[in-house]
Amino acid sequence: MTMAEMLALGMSKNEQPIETSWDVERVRADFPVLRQTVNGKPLVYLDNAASSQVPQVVIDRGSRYLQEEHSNIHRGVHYLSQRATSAYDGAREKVRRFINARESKECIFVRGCTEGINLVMHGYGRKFVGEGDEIIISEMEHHSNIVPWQMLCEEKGARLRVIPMDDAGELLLDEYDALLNERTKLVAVMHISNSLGTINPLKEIISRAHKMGVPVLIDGAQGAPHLKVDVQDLDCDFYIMSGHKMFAPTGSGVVYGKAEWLERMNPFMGGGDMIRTVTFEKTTYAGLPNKFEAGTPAIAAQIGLGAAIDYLEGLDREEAHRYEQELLRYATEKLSAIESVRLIGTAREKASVLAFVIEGVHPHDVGTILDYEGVAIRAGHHCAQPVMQHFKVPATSRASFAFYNTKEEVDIFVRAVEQVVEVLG
Ligand code: C6P
Repeated sequence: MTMAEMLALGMSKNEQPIETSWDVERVRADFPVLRQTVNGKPLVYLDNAASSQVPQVVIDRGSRYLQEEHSNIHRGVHYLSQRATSAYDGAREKVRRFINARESKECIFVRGCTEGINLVMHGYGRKFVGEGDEIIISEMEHHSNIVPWQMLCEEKGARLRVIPMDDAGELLLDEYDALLNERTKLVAVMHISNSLGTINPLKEIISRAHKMGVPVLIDGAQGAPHLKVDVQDLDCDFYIMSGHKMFAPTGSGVVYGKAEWLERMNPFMGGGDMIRTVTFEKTTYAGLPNKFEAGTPAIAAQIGLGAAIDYLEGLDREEAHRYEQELLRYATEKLSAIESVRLIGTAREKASVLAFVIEGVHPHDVGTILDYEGVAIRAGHHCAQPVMQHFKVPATSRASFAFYNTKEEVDIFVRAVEQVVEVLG
């Protein structure tokens, strides 16, 4: 059946099995953490939107640094420091290649997305946003892309404007157009929603802002692990990533920023390694990227991020994405067949996040009962309370899939949800 015929029959493309040649068993073998039992059951790890797992090659690279290279960077003339420096700066070049930034100095290492967005808030916001100015975010943002901008608005007397979404979890772009105006100083939106799975139409959002001369920040916490990111093609001004959602250790992350912005921004933190000269009268700052990397960074973690990028680049990422889409389709079909389950987030373009509520059952109870079965999901507001307010729920249960999950795992997950419905529903 062709896509046109399917659509004519009223079937959305998400309802059709997606053929893929992905060898999931080969990929699973790369992730040692998956080979364990929890409560006597094989671990079914479906909390990838919170933190994804780390392949053996990344673990090995981290241990090699600790065993053979551990040392501070950019400071020592000695052998170990030079090796550590070259591994750390090498990881930056891998990030550049991965997101197709023009220059590696446009990739600033941070501990994760939260720190990255705060860096832009302090560096860009406190310099370029003034009284009466406006910042546009969206209704589906994670708290880390709400609270920093709220703090800035309070400090500066600026105003936070919010692009609303509909009940499927899609942004209302006409409303966005109406919000953009000559007072807008920044648009800050997420690539993929961690609570709904929605993939936002970034190119559209960015080009509309640029027509008004407004820079755009993308919270890429959930985007970078699932989709190929080309910052030049997107033409975003900032793209922020968390390594622990990209198969790398916690404490790694990146702020991509266009050099023209980063050069003009204030440093985020003051201290060692971010200066050119210091006297008691005045400090002059180092060039990019050091200007934004005060103090000793998370060297082992960022080297691990470099290794995770090598790992990802060794996979067929398009096929991985198709496979994840098929897992999502399969899980959506199975879960929505259970009466009393309500899916939260039904956008046309979704990544592998499946949030739901069960009538009369608190999501925390769902999470706890699934844990007895060895199934790890997340229950709560997912640091997106405005999303919960929109859907009038206190919390949701959320399964989030990675390319190492299997349909058998989806079956175990769905069976466990059926048990919850039988016992508590
Ligand atoms: N979301 C989740 O379970 P940090 O914690 O700084 O690495 O990332 C923050 C963050 C920012 N934006 C989005 C879209 C995110 O999903 C997250 C982290 C986790 O959904 C923890 S709340």
